[in-house]
Amino acid sequence: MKDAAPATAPETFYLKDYKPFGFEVEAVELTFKLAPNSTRVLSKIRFSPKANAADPRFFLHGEALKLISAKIDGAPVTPELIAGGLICDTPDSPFTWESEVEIDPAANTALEGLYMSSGMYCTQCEAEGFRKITYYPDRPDVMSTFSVRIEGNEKVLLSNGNPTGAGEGWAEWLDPWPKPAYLFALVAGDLVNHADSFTTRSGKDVELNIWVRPGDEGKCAFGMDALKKSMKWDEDVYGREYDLDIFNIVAVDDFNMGAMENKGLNIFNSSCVLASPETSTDANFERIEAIIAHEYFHNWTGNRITCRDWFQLCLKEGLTVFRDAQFTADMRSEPVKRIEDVIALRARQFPEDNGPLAHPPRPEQFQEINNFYTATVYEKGAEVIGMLKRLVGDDNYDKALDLYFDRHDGQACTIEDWLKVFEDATGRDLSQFKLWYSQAGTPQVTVSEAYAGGTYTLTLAQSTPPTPGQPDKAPRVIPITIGLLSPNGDEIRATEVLELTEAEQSFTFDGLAAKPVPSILREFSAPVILKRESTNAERAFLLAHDTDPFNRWEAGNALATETRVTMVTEGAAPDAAYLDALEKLVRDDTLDPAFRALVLSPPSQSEIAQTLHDRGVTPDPQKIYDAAETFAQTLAQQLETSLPRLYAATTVDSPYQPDAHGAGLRALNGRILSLLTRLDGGEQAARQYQAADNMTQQYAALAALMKAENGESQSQAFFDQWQNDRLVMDKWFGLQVACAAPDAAAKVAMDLTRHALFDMKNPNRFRAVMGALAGNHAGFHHKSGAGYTLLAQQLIALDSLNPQTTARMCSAFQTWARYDSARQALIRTELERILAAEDLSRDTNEMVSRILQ
Ligand code: 0A1
Ligand code: ZN
Repeated sequence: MKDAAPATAPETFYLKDYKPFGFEVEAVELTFKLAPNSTRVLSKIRFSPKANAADPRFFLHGEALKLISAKIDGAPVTPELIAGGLICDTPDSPFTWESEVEIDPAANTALEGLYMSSGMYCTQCEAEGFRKITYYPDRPDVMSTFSVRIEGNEKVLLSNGNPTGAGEGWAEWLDPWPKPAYLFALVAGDLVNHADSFTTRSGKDVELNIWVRPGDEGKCAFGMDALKKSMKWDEDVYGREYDLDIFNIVAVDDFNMGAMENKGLNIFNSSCVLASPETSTDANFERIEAIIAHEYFHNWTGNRITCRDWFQLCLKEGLTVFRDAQFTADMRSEPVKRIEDVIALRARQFPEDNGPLAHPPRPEQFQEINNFYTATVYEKGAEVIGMLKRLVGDDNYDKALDLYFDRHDGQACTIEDWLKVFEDATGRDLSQFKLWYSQAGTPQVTVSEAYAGGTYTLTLAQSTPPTPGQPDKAPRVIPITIGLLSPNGDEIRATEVLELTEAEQSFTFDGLAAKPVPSILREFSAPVILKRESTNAERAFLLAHDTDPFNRWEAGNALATETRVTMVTEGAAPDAAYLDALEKLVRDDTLDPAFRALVLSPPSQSEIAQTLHDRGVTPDPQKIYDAAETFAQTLAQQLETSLPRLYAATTVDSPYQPDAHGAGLRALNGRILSLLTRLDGGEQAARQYQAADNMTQQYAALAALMKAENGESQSQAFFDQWQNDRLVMDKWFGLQVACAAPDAAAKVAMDLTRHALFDMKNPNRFRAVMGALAGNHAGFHHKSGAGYTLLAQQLIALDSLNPQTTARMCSAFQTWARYDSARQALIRTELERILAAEDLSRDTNEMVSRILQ
């Protein structure tokens, strides 16, 4: 069986082996008779055999199904049950397949297929969950209309498409748009709705609902507003209208991912849709707005145009992430969004791309597709589209997208289809560009410069280190943006795009009065690592003068990194010039507070570890932690006299609004408070905790106090206040571990796994504790190895319940090769312990095997 430990090597699937399904599916009719342990699913499906099919077998996927009966054209048949599904003899002409199966939603802790969460039925079918609901060709290139009848005693019975009838104990739905099975959804529960409506630009009224458990009605308004903004934005910017009479969102507590774009019935992890000022931070609000947009945008990029096979996942995900980033930039601040995205890319995607799990945005093989919902497919996939847009220009991008929607609406497509649209719309040859989809690894671009006789020459050389299965890489086309500044800080050449296509290439700039200071890779125009000799003086100059906000921040980030590195490697004191530059910036009220907060946010300790490793120094997590502490303490002292004024100036007194401006001010205020707490022993933080009427300020105060090991009473008060709110309790669980000192983190996390409110079956709670442990760099990598052991134990225990979340969390170990041999040995032992666990899922088996290779 698929879920059990493979006795033989697990099957590997290859892109090159793609074969279309041998039958058309004309229509699907499903009936669900709901019961927690014995739901019956009846299917009636019209198939017609294709002429000259490459694979004429009638194979239907099916897993963990009890087959009750099967018929073809009304006559009983006995299909052969084989691994992963069934095969059956079929007529040569169109026929009707009927089956009845029984499933057990209440026992489904993997949260794939039909399962139960807090008493409600819900589904998760992407990528391959539909095969746990009924026998079906569960592949994205098989598209059909679905009509669904649900029989159950729950008050609310939902499925995809438009409602076509309902009565006591039943409801019927019809989705007229052909879709693959991974977009199927069903929800049944005693839910309540926050309702609204939207009129499309062609005048169609759409009913909108957010369905939640009773008691959560008050947490829907923000999500609803985000949905309406997304619908309008997709009309205005991409010309895409909604295409059903109703759009439903449902919040569920137990969910492996953030949310799911099922046609007309999006299902959300409750953490990604429920929001209120009292229970959600500014960061939560921003994330919720982005995820609502992301799922909504999938209606066109994913649902109307879907993927031919799962190797093409980045076709829908890269594009949809790109679109949601554009949306957030439009709703909030473009530079701030860009900086946040690059921070996230470096924290999550770069380690993936430069470690044992490296794979291209379009992988060519997998054992378990769920392991490929990665930062590379999503975020690098979006970066690739950003580069494409930059190379062809905004107007051509719009033209190509119009052509994409015109040409491929209703189809299941490939990356080749996507690039062909751009080639046809622009006349440009994209064969070299396509390497971005097939080559893994982050390119390194080395910059050297010369200046003579008024001419400045920039030489760019690219190379990409070997990655698993890809020892050699060809040069790619890389858009490198550049602007030039004069030595007195004026911009003398505005931003332009250089196209690096060779392994090494020179670009010249004439007519310059003096050697310029280049500002390279503005807006982070390509997901590469830029290598260039520079000085702290030059970085400080760019931090002060660059006209590109991203590169201003980048200069500050480089200074912060250099300072940390010299503190760790030479035992140096924090760089005084950098401290001065920071002080100036923080006090500069003409600058956007959100930007100032970002400049004040240190690079992560994990990133410093990577930088040290790249420079041939084995990172010592404790030393990196100590340097971070010393730096923050020194900065606090340097700012001592201005902190109270800055704190007051950034405090937002007006009623809480989750808008970008207020959020920026509060982010800066939170940074100031954490510095202040280092000096006043927590007085101000305690006052803020007491007075806070919103979660952002309450949480910031609690975090500052706990970091200072001075927040026990507030932590208890927080628990008492919020113990019945699951989402807030996730914050409480996570914060204990995130704030723990390096030698205490594993113990704190272990104690929390024994807490009455810890529930491993709830992915949010599990991630709150174990994700925070993996994120506490010095704690997780403490030399005792206690962090590694705890995580491994927990992952082994979770694997038999929820392979998907287990496998995803194994990536905490992916950076192991950076560290010293003692830590490597400890990690290896734990990884081998996981691999040896009885009945290990193929999800986890694949991840651990790849990490160990
Ligand atoms: N397509 C969704 C994410 C998603 C993927 C897989 C899932 O289960 C394995 C669930 C959700 C998105 O991009 O939002
Ligand atoms: Zn998505």
